[in-house]
Amino acid sequence: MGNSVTEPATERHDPECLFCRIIAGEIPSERVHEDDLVIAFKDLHPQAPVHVLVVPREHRRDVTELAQEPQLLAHTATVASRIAADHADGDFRLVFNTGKSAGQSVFHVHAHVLAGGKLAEGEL
Ligand code: IU
Repeated sequence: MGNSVTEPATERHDPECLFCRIIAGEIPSERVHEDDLVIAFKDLHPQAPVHVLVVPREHRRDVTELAQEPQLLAHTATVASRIAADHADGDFRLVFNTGKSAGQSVFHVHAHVLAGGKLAEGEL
């Protein structure tokens, strides 16, 4: 019998999900990176000189779910590092808002890459 708590989610594309629609190209975005596993695009409402979202192509709700796939989580962090090196001086903040009260508003996991200057303490 399966254990629904520990099994990875199998849903890959949610037609109701904004980021699934961005990934499918139904909603435009300014992409700065894409590969087989993730895409990265500029945040519509930037909170730092460089503010990019790194998003796994397959629909996963949040970082807790993503952590069930360590290679995909590691790849997300690697892409974030490259973006900070390519678009800023390599220093960056990586944020996964997780859950409503922590500020998550889009329930398709995304890593905020914030870079390009002295970042305020506690931002995002
Ligand atoms: P959050 O951690 O779930 O709150 O982050 C969602 C981000 O998605 C937030 O920074 C928005 O500005 C951003 N965003 C976007 O880039 N494009 C959109 O169409 C929408 C939200 I809606």
